Amino acid sequence: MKDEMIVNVTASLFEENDRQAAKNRRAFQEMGTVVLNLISSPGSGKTSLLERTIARLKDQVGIGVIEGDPETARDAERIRRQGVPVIQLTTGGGCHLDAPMVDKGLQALTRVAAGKKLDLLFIENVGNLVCPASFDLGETKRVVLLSVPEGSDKPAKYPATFRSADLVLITKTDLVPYFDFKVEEATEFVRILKPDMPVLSLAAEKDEGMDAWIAYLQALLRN
Ligand SMILES: Nc1nc2c(ncn2[C@@H]2O[C@H](COP(=O)(O)OP(=O)(O)OP(=O)(O)O)[C@@H](O)[C@H]2O)c(=O)[nH]1
Ligand SMILES: [Mg+2]
Repeated sequence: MKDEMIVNVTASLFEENDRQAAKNRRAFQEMGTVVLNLISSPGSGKTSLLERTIARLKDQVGIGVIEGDPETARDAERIRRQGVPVIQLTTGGGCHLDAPMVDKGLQALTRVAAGKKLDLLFIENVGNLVCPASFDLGETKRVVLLSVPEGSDKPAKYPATFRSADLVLITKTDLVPYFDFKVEEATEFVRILKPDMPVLSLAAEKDEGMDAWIAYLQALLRN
């Protein structure tokens, strides 16, 4: 087949996404907002971490959340109960958020926030350890969570996602006694991919290891 008869739709899809991601990034900078894109398998503890993080920071920092799920507004309801502006994006089965979706979410969130300054915006991506990694949303930092029940070999099996992270959080560490999960082994798998990757361990629901995560966020807010 001649070259001019082939259209690489995947490449153009990513180009389009990257163009919008650059616009999002500029918008976030103009708003003075630090944005974290949270990526993990379903159920790794993203929303639980956000609930506990918001409870710790909301009196000092303006926080907003964009939730992404295939269906339901359950996560947005959980965040709303914490008393911060939140928007739920439903993808109708889609396995990731992309930059145009976040643009729409940001416009809606700005309306919900009603003039309140957002210093920190969390984007909880659709629970999936493959697809979200390919889509830049314009975030400041990408955080990939790995929960203890998933097994310490996941960074080796899903390298693209873990390599794309700025921070890896090992979650549900209270469950280490009950699973064959070794924090050192998981950290080693991550560092094979990216030797200088910061890795923190915590159990949000037990309020363990939260101080280092909060300190990470506060350092981002100071810069
Ligand atoms: N033992 C333990 N369980 C936790 C912890 N954090 C969250 N969980 C539990 O893990 C389950 C999933 O937590 P969520 O916060 O909903 O996970 P999620 O990543 O937001 O899930 P999706 O949005 O569906 O991808 C819930 O039953 C939580 O109670 C923790 O620190 N320790
Ligand atoms: Mg969730």
